[in-house]
Amino acid sequence: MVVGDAKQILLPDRKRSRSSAGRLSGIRYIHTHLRPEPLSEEDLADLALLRFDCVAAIEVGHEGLPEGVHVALLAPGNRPEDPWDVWKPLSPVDAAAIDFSALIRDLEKELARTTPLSADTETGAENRGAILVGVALGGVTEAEQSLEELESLADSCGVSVLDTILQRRPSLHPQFVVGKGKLKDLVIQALQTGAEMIIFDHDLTPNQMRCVTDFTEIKVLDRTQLILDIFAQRAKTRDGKIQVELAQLRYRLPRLLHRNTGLSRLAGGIGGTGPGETKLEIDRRRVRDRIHRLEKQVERLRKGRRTRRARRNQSGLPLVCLVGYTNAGKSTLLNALTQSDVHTENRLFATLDPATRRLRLDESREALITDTVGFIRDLPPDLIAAFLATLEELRDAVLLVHVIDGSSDRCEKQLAVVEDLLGSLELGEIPTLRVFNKADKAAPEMLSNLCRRYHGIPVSALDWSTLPTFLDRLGTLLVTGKSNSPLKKTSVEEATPIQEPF
Ligand SMILES: Nc1nc2c(ncn2[C@@H]2O[C@H](COP(=O)(O)OP(=O)(O)OP(=O)(O)O)[C@@H](O)[C@H]2O)c(=O)[nH]1
Ligand SMILES: [Mg+2]
Repeated sequence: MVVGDAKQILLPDRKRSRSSAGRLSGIRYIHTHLRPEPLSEEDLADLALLRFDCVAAIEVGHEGLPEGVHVALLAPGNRPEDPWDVWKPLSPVDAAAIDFSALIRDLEKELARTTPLSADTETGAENRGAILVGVALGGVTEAEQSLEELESLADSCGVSVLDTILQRRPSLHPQFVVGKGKLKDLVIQALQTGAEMIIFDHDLTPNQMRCVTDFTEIKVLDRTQLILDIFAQRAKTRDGKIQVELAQLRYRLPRLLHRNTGLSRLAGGIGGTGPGETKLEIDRRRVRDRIHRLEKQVERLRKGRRTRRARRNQSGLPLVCLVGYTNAGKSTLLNALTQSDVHTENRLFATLDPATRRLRLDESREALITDTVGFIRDLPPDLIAAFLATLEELRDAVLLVHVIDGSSDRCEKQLAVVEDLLGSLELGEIPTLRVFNKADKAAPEMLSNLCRRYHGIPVSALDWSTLPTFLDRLGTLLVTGKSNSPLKKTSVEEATPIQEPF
């Protein structure tokens, strides 16, 4: 039992352990109303946002005695317009006779039943559901495509998308991203559909993250965190894990916060400082220490890679690197060209760690070919910084093969994103061969237009017959150093010299 005063109630830190769909917070929120009046909009919003077991207001009569009792509980089922059951006022005697424990137990069961995605009952595995939220600041089509990509990202992270919502606004709300009213509706919708989290298709500032997290019990992620989560799930090697952890901590540090544990919001004040702040300082110091240690490890890793690269360069074989947007088919192409079995998957960021293979160009010539991590729009800068050790590999390339998903309707945008990123990594000067992959899936006319416009060649990594043309072109380029892109400087001398040119 926690007792508040006229201004606020401070609650102990609430763990998220009960936040799976169907579970309520375990807290019944009871307060007095000095005048005869029903539950306010604020009371009902708190019921939903803080997942209270129930909210009750007891009217106080002239003599200071309890009079009408107003009770509301969350309603099971998806009723976005009317998410709560507000009871008719009860007398204190009637209210006291109700077995609330049994009632709330039944309600939780009902909530769990009507939110079927909360858990996969057959496998027992947790099935995390999310609502995706985008804001169209400019063109709607662009925002829609971006949301589609966010959906693939969520899917790659093992999250089921329960709904996607696009809001038009002139700018992001400085505290609540979509505005307070819309955020409230979203949280209620999440609660009713069993969504465990809300994922924004934008990067939230530390301030937005704090405001939104204080506002609701539901987990909130932004696009960068989602990408970082995917990387964290995918990282298998020690190098990969170190780099991802570093990127995650760098992103998290300014966003570390302590939940505002008070119900101070009700009184508009600020609660729960003091011990919380001290703990926050300790947390921050720990994170900074860890970042420092990881940075040293990354530096060592970078040196190690340099040595290995130097040794590889001594092999005298020219290095070709496959680059491109995530899911374009780089690993599939590497496998087809070298009869390897690098992991490929119809998911974003299937590859994190570069894999290098020997590639036979013809009877007498060989090259080394490296598959790299995929790119994406707005690749988090912390991630680029952390993966520089891996990306440095690209500097040794004599030729980059830019693999583009020629069947995607976002193909040209993806192409531009990759080439911009290569430019910012100072790799734009390396001769580049553009290949439009997935020719088998693409509309032939569109594909030939693309190839003409961007001086590329069509291939299908799944169809061997399309590859000899590509290999021929590759072989010629390795000799002449002329890329097919007139947009770039194309002399081999500018790239890392081949030790033993053939
Ligand atoms: N239809 C078709 N599918 C392809 C082709 N090439 C690759 N794919 C499919 O596209 C998906 C992604 O392929 P990957 O090779 O994993 O793509 P990637 O570029 O390595 O992706 P990341 O490692 O995530 O950056 C897989 O499901 C492949 O089977 C192709 O030529 N045609
Ligand atoms: Mg790959």
